[in-house]
Amino acid sequence: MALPLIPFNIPLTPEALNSFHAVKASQRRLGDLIHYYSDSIAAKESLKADNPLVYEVWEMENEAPGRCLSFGMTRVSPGKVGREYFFTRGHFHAGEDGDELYVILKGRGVLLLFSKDGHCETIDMLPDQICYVPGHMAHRVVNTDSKELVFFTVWPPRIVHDYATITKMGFPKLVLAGQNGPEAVDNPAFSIVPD
Ligand code: S6P
Ligand code: ZN
Repeated sequence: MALPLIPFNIPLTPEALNSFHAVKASQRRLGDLIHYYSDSIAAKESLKADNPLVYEVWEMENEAPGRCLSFGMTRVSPGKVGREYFFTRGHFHAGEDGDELYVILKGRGVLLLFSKDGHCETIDMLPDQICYVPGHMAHRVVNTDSKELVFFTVWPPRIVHDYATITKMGFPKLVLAGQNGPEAVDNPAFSIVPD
């Protein structure tokens, strides 16, 4: 999509983005994400009862020549599969030079990041904060709250989103509901797979 070079302003809400002409919307349900959850038995059991909406994304991929900003919004539902909180699939930006900014609008969560050498970081996501995602780090958002988590995103256009590496490696950490709240624990299924 090429955004015309005219100024505009719109409210910072999913509804406004959803009705903005250049924005593409997509939805991910539990059935689309079943292989991403660590507890596959709990995932299959949950699916028998329902196929809930896990997250929605609105994206304005500005592919016009010379343009350097794309933007979007993500809304992650509250919920768990077993003890694991709902999350986005997560991806690398191929080329590793496309940084990204997240602006947290509503809710609370955890941003999981890791680089291909296995270095992992977890960052809290709180309302009115920004989170910076370095271009070489895979990123996944986990909603650890009982309400929806909504964040606005800005990134350079023409980035290739690499989901295949996450499918092969997983994330080094899982975010689970513990006795004293959310806890990030090592993912026993994580392995570094060379390119
Ligand atoms: C794009 C940016 C976000 C995610 C969205 C959904 O670079 O990081 O817009 O696309 O949060 O996550 P995922 O992992 O399914 O693309
Ligand atoms: Zn990204």
